[in-house]
Amino acid sequence: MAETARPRAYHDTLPPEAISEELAPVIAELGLKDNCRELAEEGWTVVENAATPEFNDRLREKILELSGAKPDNGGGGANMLLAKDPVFPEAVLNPKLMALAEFSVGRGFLISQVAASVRPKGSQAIGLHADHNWLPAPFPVHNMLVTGCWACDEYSKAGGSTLVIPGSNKLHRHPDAKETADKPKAIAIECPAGSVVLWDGNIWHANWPRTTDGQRVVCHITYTRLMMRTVEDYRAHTDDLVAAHGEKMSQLLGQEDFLEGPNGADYTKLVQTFNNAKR
Ligand SMILES: O=C(O)CCC(=O)C(=O)O
Repeated sequence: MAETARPRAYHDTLPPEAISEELAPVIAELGLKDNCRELAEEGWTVVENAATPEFNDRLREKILELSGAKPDNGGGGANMLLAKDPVFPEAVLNPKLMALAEFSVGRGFLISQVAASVRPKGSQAIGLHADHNWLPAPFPVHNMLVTGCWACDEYSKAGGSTLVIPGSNKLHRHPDAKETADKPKAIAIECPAGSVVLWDGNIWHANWPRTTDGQRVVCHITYTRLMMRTVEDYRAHTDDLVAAHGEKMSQLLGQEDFLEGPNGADYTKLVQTFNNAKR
C-alpha cells in the first residue's frame, strides 16, 4: 500500500474505562452509558430487553431443539452455534452487545464462542471461576474477554441464575480453593427473560443450583480482544457467514485484521489493526 493511503497511526491508548470518541455516539444512542460504567467498575452489567420478545422466543426454541434436552424438564447443551442457525448470528450481532463488546474488549474484537446451556430442576451449580481462565494472574489492566449470557428465561436464585462475587473484579486473580468452595458474599443476578447479563474476564462467578420446575435456557456468547486465540474455530464457515452477514461478521471472524491470512500477514491492514488494538 502506498504510504499516503495508510490510515494515520495512533500513538496513544485509552484507559480501560474510557469510551472512544468513535464509540461514544453509539453508546449514547443505545442508552448504554451506565452499562459501560458498571462493566468497568463492577465487572458485570445487565441489558434488559436486548431484542424483541419474539426474538427471545425464537432463540429459546432453537437452543432447545439443538441442545438434546428433553422437552419441559431435560438438560443439555450445544456449541459452535454461530454456524448452526441464523438466529445465532442475529444474537451475536445484536447492536447493544456489539457496542458493549467494543467498549470492553476493544475495537476489532473477535467472536470466541457461541454455546448454550439448558438447566432443569436439580441442575448442580458450576464452580466459581473468572473467565480469564486462559491467563495467569495478575490479570492485565485491560479486559481480554467479555461474556454475554442471553437469559431466554427469567434469572432468579431459585431458578439457577448466575452469581457473582462483588469486588472480585478488582483482585485480578483466580479464586483459590477455599474461595471457590465458600463463594464469599455471592449475590444472584436477577433479571427478566430477554435480558443479557454481561461480565468481564476478572469477576468471579458461578451459578446456583436450580430448585424450580422448568428449564433455564441460556445462550453464552463470548467476545475477545483481537490478539486472543478464540475458543471455537469457525474457519470452515467463514466465507458463508461473511457472505450472509457482511463486514461486522468479517471483523468477528478475524478477516479485517492483518493476522493469520492464508497468504501470511496482510500488511495493508497492519496500521488499522494496530489502531484497533489501541482502542
Ligand atoms: O451458566 C451460568 O450461569 C454461568 C456461565 C458461565 O460461568 C460462563 O459462561 O462463563
